[in-house]
Amino acid sequence: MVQFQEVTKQSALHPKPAGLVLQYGTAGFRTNAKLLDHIMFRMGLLATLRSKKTKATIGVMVTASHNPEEDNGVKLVDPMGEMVTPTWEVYATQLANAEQDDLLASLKDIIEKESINMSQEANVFVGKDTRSSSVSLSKAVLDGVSALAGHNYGLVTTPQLHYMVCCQNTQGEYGEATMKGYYTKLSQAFIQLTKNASNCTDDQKHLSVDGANGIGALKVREMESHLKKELHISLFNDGSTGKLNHQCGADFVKVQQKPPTGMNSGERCCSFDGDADRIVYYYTDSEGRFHLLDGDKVATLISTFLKELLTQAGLDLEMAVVQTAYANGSSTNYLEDTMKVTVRCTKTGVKHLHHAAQEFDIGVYFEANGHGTVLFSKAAEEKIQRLAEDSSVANERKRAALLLRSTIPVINQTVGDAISDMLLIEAILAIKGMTIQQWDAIYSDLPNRQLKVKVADRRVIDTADAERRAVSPKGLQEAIDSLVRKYREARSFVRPSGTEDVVRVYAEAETQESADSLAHEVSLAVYRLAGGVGGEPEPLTNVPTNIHQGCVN
Ligand code: 16G
Ligand code: MG
Repeated sequence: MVQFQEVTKQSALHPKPAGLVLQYGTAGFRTNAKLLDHIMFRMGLLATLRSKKTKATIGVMVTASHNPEEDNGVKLVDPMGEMVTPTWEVYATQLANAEQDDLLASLKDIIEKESINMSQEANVFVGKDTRSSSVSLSKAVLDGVSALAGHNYGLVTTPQLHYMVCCQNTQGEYGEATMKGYYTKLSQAFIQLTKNASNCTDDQKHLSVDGANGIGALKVREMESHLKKELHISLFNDGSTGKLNHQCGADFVKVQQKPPTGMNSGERCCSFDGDADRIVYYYTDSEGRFHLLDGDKVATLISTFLKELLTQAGLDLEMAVVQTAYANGSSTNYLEDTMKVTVRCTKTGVKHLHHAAQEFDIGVYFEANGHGTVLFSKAAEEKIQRLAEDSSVANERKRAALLLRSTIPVINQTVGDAISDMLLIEAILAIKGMTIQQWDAIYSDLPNRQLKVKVADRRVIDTADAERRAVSPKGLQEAIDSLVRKYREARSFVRPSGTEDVVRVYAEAETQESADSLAHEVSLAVYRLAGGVGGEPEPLTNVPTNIHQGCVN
């Protein structure tokens, strides 16, 4: 077939280094940009096949998120704007690792397994972040996509690309598949929602945003005029001078527990990561102490707001908060015991939380690291809409229904979106007349520590119960259980990282000292029982409190 001749010709321009093996991991392929040209070309091919198979538009995003500037990566976006389905992650790995001469055979194997009609038209949306390598790598993707099938969005945040794909495949029902469509939808919804906070002062409308020197900064700038001064943004790390994710961005702030460079963090601040799908808030108090409000605090704020409105509106909708094992124990206790909200725990990785959240009328999901959003079922949206339109409904119920209705379009329901989350949080604080200090005081985080342990093969660790228990190697869970029993309010778990060649250890306890020593003892158990390499983990005497070593969560 002519198509296959073209693949052969083009693939020669994007050769695979022999022997290189890469895995489609938790968030796609991610490694040094120099190793990715053939991967990009092949993901262009695969996205075209996925588009033919689903008869829908598929997205390809070129980004390595919070990783250093030298890295890059790629992930595929399915028709409703969600992460690509797991069977196709397997195909992605298969196609990426086929040696040059086996590429066609590997492609044909996928076509056959999925019974793909090759004469079906394809449509692929391609987006990229601000990394310098993203220019040539996104071209390599487009080479893989047939010239007719592709639509190159150029610079976009990851969630913007997810949004475009969903708009396109719902024939505009979700919104208009353009940048203007995105800004208009979100900012009009924000303005509508904050009309209910009419006595909000200019001071309260002010927010400092750290753009991580990345795509989020560019896009916040673009959106500002649409917000009609209803939010006053001071933008830092806007990419004009600094390096992407270097000493700034959500990951830096969360891991280092300090403000990014170049920012006065006295007041309300937030940081995005390098592709703007993560957000964390923070402030420094009058005694100079830094306070981080992570994804757990965001989930609590949003779910409290929604729960109050549901009660006022008298709407019987089941709401749940979805977290991972990394969620601070205090947040889970607060949600379950005080707020009486259903809490679910899933494995780490946005796709797992997203799928769990889809099971409820309203699913609020957040990882502690700041990835997250809210999903409304079709039925829930319709019920809210009907109540908001019902003229027989009395005052308080009506107000709550209207607020719920205006909340929905502020949210990017395809995936966690720093810009959309920021607007939602700002609207909630304004409506509730709440300061960041009051938000922070809803509950106090339990002191915690994260460590990583190098082992010969991290796959020897197998987990169950949403990664909260280790089922192998033998004896490890028993060892963790007996260590945890030594401390008050303690909890600990271990899991193999999906993005780095390490085992991650998490511990929390009543005091920082206890959390530190529990984390260290559990690290030793991992080292001894799971084939640790290098020297034994050292106790944490020299690490300042609150620094979560090597944590990506
Ligand atoms: C990826 C995931 C993130 C997860 C992290 C865990 C997405 C978009 N990103 O960055 O959700 O928290 O991996 O990394 O799914 P780890 O497996 O190395 O701990
Ligand atoms: Mg990211």
